[in-house]
Amino acid sequence: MARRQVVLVTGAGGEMGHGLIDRLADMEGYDVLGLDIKRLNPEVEKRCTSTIVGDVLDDRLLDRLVSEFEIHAIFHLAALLSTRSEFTPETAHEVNVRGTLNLLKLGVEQSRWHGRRVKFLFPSSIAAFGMPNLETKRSVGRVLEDQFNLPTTMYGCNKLYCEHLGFYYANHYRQLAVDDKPQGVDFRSIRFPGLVSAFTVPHGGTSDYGPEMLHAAARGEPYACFVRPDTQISFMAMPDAIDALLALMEAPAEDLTRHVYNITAFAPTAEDFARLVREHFEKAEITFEPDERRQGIVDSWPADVDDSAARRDWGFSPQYDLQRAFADYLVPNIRRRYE
Ligand code: AKB
Repeated sequence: MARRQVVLVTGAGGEMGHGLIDRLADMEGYDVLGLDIKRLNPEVEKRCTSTIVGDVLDDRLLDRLVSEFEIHAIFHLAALLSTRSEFTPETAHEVNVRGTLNLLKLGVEQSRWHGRRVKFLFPSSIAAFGMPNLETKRSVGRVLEDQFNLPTTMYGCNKLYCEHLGFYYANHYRQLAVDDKPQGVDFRSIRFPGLVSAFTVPHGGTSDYGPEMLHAAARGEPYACFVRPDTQISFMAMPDAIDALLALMEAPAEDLTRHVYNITAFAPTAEDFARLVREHFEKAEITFEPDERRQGIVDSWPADVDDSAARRDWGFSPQYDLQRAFADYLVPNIRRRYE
């Protein structure tokens, strides 16, 4: 029986899943298998060749995938984000770590089946960093991938550890086995900053104050921002995030000098963000009511990251700076959406 050749996208119903599936579906040679714990919305569903409602923790479901599909690339997007993970840290560990381990195992099995390394694209996060205090965050500026790797959230710990697992499954899986040739996955990961989409509002993250502020203004609702005005982290418009994932997927393996890459597009303070929202939506009512605990999480993330390795190795170059992201992508699409 011939199995169908697909690209597997887990967390297909999430913010990034929407954008990625839309793009993959338009690319030649990519049949998308969308997997999510909930039924996909019809818009996303119709862009997939096949969809499955199921849990990345369900071993039987993963066995079923092996019997029905030949998987050539995996975008493992399913995860519980940083704020949500702090409410149920052990569940977060289960989903974020065991879920990733299951998919890596699936990737290795598939690589052995078809004798070619399955590409495994893993969205990591600026949450993998942990700045020791605000003075350090303010004084060091842009941080490199290997600096300040002491995250303070369960989500950040999970992401950092999964980056390491990816490296292991790519290079050292069952390194003592004598029976067959090692055939790991081709693991590639991006540490994403906060993402802002015109089409979806994030849930359960801590960088959510940016997109929440903007979408609330477009809906004509007041917004109380949960961090201080001077809070700074890097952000990126969703189309640039999707472009980056696809560019890293397509990069020749010999050009890659790392398995995990920082990327960034702009690093506004919460006040800069609010100012731009007010420029575009005159009636926006934005106040600042910091929540000490969530503030602590954002303060532990770097003000900005150094993405020179991504620029050098696979040509990362975002098309949207902050002004352009608002003027050309976010505001026109958001206005249409809420009109
Ligand atoms: C979150 O806020 O948890 C995410 C992230 C920065 O990875 N958006």
